Amino acid sequence: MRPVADPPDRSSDNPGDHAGAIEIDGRSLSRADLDAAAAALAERIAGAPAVAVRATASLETVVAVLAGLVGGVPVVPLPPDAGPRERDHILGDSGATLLLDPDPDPEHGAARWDGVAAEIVRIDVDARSSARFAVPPADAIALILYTSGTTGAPKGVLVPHTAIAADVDALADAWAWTSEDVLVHGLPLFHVHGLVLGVLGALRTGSRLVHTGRPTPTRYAQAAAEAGGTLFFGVPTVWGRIVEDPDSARALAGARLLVSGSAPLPVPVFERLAELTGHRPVERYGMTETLITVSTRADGERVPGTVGVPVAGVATRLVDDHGRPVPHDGTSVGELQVSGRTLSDGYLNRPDADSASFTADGWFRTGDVATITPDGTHRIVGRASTDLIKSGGYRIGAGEVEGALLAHPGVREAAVIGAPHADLGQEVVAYVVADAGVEAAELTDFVAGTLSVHKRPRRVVLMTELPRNAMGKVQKTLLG
Ligand code: MLC
Ligand code: AMP
Repeated sequence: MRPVADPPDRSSDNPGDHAGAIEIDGRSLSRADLDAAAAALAERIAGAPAVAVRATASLETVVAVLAGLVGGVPVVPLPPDAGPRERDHILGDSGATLLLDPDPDPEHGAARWDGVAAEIVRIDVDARSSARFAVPPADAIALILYTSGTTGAPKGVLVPHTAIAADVDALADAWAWTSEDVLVHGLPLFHVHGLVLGVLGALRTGSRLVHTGRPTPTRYAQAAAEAGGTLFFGVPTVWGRIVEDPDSARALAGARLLVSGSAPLPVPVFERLAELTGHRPVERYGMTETLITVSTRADGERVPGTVGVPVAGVATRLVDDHGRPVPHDGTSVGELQVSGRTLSDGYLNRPDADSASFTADGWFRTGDVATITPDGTHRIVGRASTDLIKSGGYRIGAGEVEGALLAHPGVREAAVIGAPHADLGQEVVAYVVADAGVEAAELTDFVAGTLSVHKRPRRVVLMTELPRNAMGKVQKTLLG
């Protein structure tokens, strides 16, 4: 197997060439310098069981992730604003002994790592080494990606080198993605969308990457005009904001392909985007546990509200509540299950979650509810559990936020839901019974400070009691 991050034809690599170069928020590295910086860091981390990376949207993060890949050390991306509760869980559970930080200097960084057992290592994008490393075995773990379930702390998903290579190759096929493309996005670098597709996809296809920093309409428009962006990635919130800014949207007319994913793209946003840019967006569907498994194709039909067909190497099926097959007739609804080369190796330290999520014959239960037409077109109609929230494309477990709220000394009870939201798809809303004097804003800040900022409740509703059924279980359907 060609190493995950290698471009299709390394022999044609030319440091003066733009192919494979990376620009993030105005700073850039050629592919040759990126490789040399990663090799230098790989020498430093060689032999570690796993390395955590404080994954800011920066060149440093790209160098650190590449160092782990070439050095054969599993990389654990840490949300850069992870508070102590989330951070300590990820570091402890993953067993990372080194923590690579773009900005560990005492003035800015020291307080951040109070009480952390891992050794802090600075990421130096100016270091260079020509060291070569043995290609890691194909089934070696490349990334451990932490993602929320309905309850408890996030689980570490074990993503092998093979799954990433298979997924990027399948998407390159579906989207006609080549080294001629200039990829543009401004997504975070600690999840599948921004990191696996948005960075490793660019490195493996050899396309140049322009990361915009924050994914604002103006910055996407600028990247189209000034950097010649051809391929644009966004979550639906990003596309929704772009169509609210028609001048920026029109600037994307010269692109080749606009791609949406991570959450459902509202049909009106699809249609407005087509109107303003002349491009019907490509929609694709995936999960941390499976990478991207279903997509519309560059050369195929793009129907609003549908996510296309399985990518190369992936199979899908629908089952009912008893595990029986549901027909692919375009109307029958069932739970979507997937199998194939892009699947992860399961959850770290969680055999219980593995057996709940994988069937005996090796298919992954997505928890998403879908229909499939006879010609294979998928429509995602919802999620089986309301306790997994998608807000701005981020997956947030209601149980994790409830746990964080209950750790506040003034909170007695908490129930968290995802309420429909025009901009974010869903917004996190917390219903809380608290001691007198506890204020809503204080609870938002408390969660933002202990977990990651994007998991904070955007609204906190203080109540005297939560609605419960005769068994004492909170009735979330009565909230909201
Ligand atoms: C606000 N802020 C606070 C705060 N309230 N900070 C501390 N305490 C509080 N109480 C700050 C934040 O730090 C941030 O500062 C700023 O306010 C705004 O943050 P935000 O609320 O997160 O921004 P928002 O505008 O809501 O972001 C929208 C968004 C974002 C679309 C840009 O949601 C996003 O990047 N989503 C992408 C998620 C994603 O990539 N998902 C893919 C998962 S993989 P500062 O300093 O940062 O400005 C997957 C697989 C697949 O799903 O299929 O792809
Ligand atoms: P994550 O693990 O963060 O990647 O989130 C995966 C979940 O995002 C899936 O289980 C779906 O619920 C949702 N998702 C991803 N892409 C799409 C899409 N194109 N349409 C609808 N839902 C999506």
